[in-house]
Amino acid sequence: MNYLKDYTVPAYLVDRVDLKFEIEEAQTRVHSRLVIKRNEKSAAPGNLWLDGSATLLSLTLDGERLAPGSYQLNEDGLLIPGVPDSFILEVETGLDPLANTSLMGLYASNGNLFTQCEPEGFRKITFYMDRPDVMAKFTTTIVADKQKYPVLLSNGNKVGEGVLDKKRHWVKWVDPYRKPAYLFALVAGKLVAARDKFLTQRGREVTLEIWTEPADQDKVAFAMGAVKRAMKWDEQRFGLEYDLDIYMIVAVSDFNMGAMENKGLNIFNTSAVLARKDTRTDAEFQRVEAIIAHEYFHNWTGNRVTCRDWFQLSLKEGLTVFRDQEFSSDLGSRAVKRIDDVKSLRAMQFPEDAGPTAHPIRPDSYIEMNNFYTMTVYEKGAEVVRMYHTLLGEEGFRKGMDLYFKRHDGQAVTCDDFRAAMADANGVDLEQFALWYSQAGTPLLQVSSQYDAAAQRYALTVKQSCRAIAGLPAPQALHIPLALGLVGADGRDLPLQLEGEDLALTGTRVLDIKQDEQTFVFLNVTEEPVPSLLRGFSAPVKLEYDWRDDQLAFLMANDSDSFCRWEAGQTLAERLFRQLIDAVAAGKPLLLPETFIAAFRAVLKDHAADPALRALMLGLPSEAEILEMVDVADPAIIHQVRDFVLDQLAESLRGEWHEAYHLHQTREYKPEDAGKRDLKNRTLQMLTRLSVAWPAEAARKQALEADNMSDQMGAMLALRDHDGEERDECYTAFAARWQRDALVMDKFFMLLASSQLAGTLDHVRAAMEHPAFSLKNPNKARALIGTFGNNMAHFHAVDGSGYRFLADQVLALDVINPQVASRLVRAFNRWKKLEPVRQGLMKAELERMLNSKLSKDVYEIVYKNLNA
Ligand code: B3K
Ligand code: ZN
Repeated sequence: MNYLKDYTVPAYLVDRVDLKFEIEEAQTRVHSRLVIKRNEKSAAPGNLWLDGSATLLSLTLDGERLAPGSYQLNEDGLLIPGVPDSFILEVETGLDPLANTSLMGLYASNGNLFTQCEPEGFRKITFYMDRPDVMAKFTTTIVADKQKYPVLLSNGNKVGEGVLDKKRHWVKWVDPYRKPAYLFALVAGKLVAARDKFLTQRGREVTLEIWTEPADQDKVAFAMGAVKRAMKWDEQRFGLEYDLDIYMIVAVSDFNMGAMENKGLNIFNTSAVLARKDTRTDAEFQRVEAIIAHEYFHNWTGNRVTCRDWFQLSLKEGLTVFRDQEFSSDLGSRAVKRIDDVKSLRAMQFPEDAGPTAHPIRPDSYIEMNNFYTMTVYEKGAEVVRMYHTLLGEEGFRKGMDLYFKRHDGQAVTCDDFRAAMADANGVDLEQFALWYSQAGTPLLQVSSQYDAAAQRYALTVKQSCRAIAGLPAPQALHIPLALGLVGADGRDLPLQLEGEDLALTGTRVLDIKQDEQTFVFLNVTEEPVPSLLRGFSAPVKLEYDWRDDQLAFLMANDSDSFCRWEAGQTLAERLFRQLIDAVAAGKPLLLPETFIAAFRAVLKDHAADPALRALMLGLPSEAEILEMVDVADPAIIHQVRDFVLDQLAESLRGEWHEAYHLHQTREYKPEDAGKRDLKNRTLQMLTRLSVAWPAEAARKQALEADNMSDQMGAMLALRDHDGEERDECYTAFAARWQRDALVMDKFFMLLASSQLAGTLDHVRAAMEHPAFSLKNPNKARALIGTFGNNMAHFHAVDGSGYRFLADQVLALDVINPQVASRLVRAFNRWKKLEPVRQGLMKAELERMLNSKLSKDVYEIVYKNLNA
């Protein structure tokens, strides 16, 4: 176990790293020459520790070969005792990239070679001080066969290339910026580039290259545009400019996550780069743009200023997610982006914070760092950064960012350094705010109000609380920005004047919540308002207030804050789900109240509003979100009531759905019609629930004839749970048409694994034999097995078959790729919330896994599940 409290500065520092990769048929030899000197800040004696697990071929210190007895080698690295204050160390290692299925370190994908070093992959390549606070200047020379590896890339600028003999050639790269080893990258193979240019605001011309396998060359135009948009935006909004002559992106189909921000050479999962209208959906276009921006933004928030240690991961990730969210909001619809982000926070981060793997955004211990690239570190981390922005305003936040770069460019720092820059630049006290970094669990805000009509006083009382978590200090009151408005009967925001203030301001105000309980009194409130609370989701908390149903319907229609309009609908839906779940338990008939139908009708009829927002308003909380709403969950009941509500809404509003479907047909494909397509496809999915034939026929036609993937997928989803020949025909046609497109086949596997129809597990098993499927490919494993783990009806089958299947796959995959296995096993995380029968079945599978030979990655998650 690694602990934050055990951090010590490195005993030695590396000034320069000169790497030479000799890529051969059977193995790759890596020669590394390190210029090392003692760290004056360290009191440690003259022992040098190098992390490493590659095969050590030779080791020399200042030109003298070290005999095996003069150092100690174990499975994690090597210790050289009694080294001088400054010296040159040369290390030679041998690697077998073709046998590396973990996709960390140097590995092969479709015959090409790639690296992934964050967080601790560099040690699989060579022996090194593989920790982010050791920052060095790297040069990389790559020697390889010309035919097999015509393209040889690494970080920085290319400074030389040549041929050695008839067969082999070499390329040399120099990265002028100091960097930690986790940002090292190398690519070798048969790849082709799309090229473009960007002129920075100070006039530097940057070459842009996106490298892919030849067959994918026609799917990078959108990504190239996104790179340029991101570069421009970072200059305009944050004054940050690119700092090398070339910026490269390489797409690879075997990759553990979305992408990696290696200095000057970003490596991307194909799923996060390739985008052409016939193969990717509108949502995927948005995701590609956001990930491109995210990795690009890391050049400053992550690379120029990096993390002191891995506990500080949120320093770069929370901040960079915040930056990519802002980028997407500035370029697209801020309201839609905010709602999408809150929805995924609730569906994925809230459960994490409520479950056995809960951790603060700055964890204080880990067994395997790869397990901490979580929704909490990333998305809750971004919410924490957003709270600085909310508290300090755009200008104050920018001042804080400027000071952060001024102080820390070229350094490896902590979350406290970031907080100090924000506080110092604005002359504010952010001491209490520090608790957001050490406390886990989703805080709860309970708000109540009192209106005194005679005195025209409106008092809001806010109580905060947070669950206690074993192993963490007892929760304390956090500093929470609560944005709110008071809405009058005419739907407009009332003036807000707090007791003790002379002036009233109209619109949204941010209250600083700092105590366990606080009361805020508003003066001159001429009518009893409806409070609109947590506007824009100003803090990552749960909020309770006792609105009447009609008040929620009123907010849905009138709130000036679009997030709160959507949220009012979600709150109504949450109430409804709680009531229906109770009704099932009590054996009572299920009824859908007229107010709920009316609220949906109003959205369907509101043709003036943005279709993308309306599509969101028409969405119900997901099954995963509903599971979090109840104390003891029965997945079958959750599934049943959600299906009931959807069926009833489809039936009661059939005319309105039908009308919306026809009004949102798009003749010719235009990217900006994404919202319309979304709304149309959601309505089609509702219509196929009806017991009439035409919607399935319409879906069949759309699935077979659409010229874009959003419409094709929209129709396939509409048919997914429709047991009829239209479905069979479209599925067969889809698989035949796209068999050679790996990313589209991922969708096919997702469709199979998310089906609600009987026999889904059998279909998933059969799909594992499909020629396009491979458990070794992370995208495929996630599409089929990962999706199945989210299938409320089938994963939670009461005979335990779903649990057994998933555990079997985790065990099989753990041998191949522990990181991906460790993601999939989290499907078990909410087992304690389930009714006793399923709880017992899940526990048995967790115990079976714990009794097997597990990687550190899977062990950490399974152990916490059984012991937290
Ligand atoms: N920094 C990488 C993530 C590395 C994950 C290692 N398991 C991608 C990103 O956040 O941009
Ligand atoms: Zn990132």
